[in-house]
Amino acid sequence: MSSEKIDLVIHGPSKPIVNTGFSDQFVLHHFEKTHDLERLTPDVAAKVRGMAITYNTVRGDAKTLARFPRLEIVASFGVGYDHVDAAYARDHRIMVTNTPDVLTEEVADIAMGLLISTLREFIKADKYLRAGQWHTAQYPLSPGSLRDRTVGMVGMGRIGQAIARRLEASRVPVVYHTRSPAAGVSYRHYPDLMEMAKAVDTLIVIVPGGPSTTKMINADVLKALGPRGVVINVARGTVVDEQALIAALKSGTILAAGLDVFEKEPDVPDELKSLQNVVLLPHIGSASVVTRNAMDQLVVDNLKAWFAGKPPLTPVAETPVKAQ
Ligand code: A2R
Repeated sequence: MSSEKIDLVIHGPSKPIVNTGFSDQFVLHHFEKTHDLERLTPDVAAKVRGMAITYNTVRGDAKTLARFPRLEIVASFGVGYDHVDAAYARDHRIMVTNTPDVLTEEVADIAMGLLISTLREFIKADKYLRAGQWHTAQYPLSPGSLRDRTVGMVGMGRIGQAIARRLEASRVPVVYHTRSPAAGVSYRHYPDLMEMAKAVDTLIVIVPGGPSTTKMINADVLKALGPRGVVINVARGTVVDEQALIAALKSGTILAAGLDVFEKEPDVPDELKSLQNVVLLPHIGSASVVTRNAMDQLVVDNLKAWFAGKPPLTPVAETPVKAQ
C-alpha cells in the first residue's frame, strides 16, 4: 500500500466496527442519510475511492455513485443489494461487494421460528396467557401444524438450503422453485412457480429483491396455494404483492402468513397489523449482535483487501473482478 491517504465515504448509520476498523491511512467521511450527500464538497468528492454502505436504508443508486469520479469499490452491508445499482457500477468499473454467508444460518433460524410461530400461534397464545384467559379455558388447538405440510421453497441458494436442512431435520417434505435447478440439491425442482404452489401448502420466500422477483407471489399464486396455505417471507417485501396477500388473508383464500419484510419498510399497512392470522417482525432476520458484527466486519475487510491490492472477499455476481 502506498503512503497516499485513502478517502472513504461511510454512507448510512454509524457502526462502531466500521468507524474503528481502519488504520490512519484511511480518511473517513460519514454521511448518515443519502440526502446528507448534498453537503458533500467538490474537493472531498474528487478524492473518494471507496464507499461503505452500512445499511439498506441508504442507496447506492447511479446518482449517488456518479458523485464520486474516482470511486473504485462499494462495500455494501447485507446479502441483498437491490439498493445498489450493480449494473451501473459494473459499467463504470466500480467493484461491489456484499456480506453473504456470515448471516445464512441466522436468517434460516428466523425463517424456521417464524414458520412455527405462525402455524402454532405463539404470539396469540402468549397474549392469551398474559390476559389471564388460561384460568378460564385451555388455549384452542391450532389449525396449523408442521406435521401435515409440504414446504415449497421459493429460492434455493445459501439461505434457502440452510432452511431446507432445518425442515429436513424436522421431517418436513421440501420442494423448490428457482429459475435453474440448484447444484447438489436433491429436492424436487419446479421450474414453474404456479405448478409448485398447486402442489404444496406452504411457501418460504428467500430470493433476492429487484425487478425479476417483484410481486412474484401474487393473487394467482396465493389462490393456487389454497385455504391451508401459509406464506413465510424472509426475503424482500417487494417479492410479495402485499395488497393481494392482505386480501387473501382476509378472505380465507390462505390460512396465515409470517412476514419479516414489507414493501415500504418501516411502514406496514394498518390492515395487515389488524389481522390475527399473520405474524409480523420488523426485519430482524440477521439482527443479532453476533451476526451483525460479522457483517460489519466483512464490509471493513472487503475494503481493506481491495486497498491492499488483494481480491475483494465477497464480490457480487455483477462485478466478479478479482482484484484492482
Ligand atoms: O433462479 P436461480 O436459479 O438464480 O436461483 C436463485 C433464486 N432466484 C430466483 N428464483 C426464482 N425466480 C427468480 N427471478 C430468482 N432470482 C433468484 O434465489 C437462488 O436459488 C436464490 C438466491 O440465492 P443466493 O444468491 O445464494 O442468496 P442467499 O444468500 O440465499 O440470499 C437470498 C436473499 C437475499 O438476496 C436477500 O434479499 C434475502 O435473501 O435476505
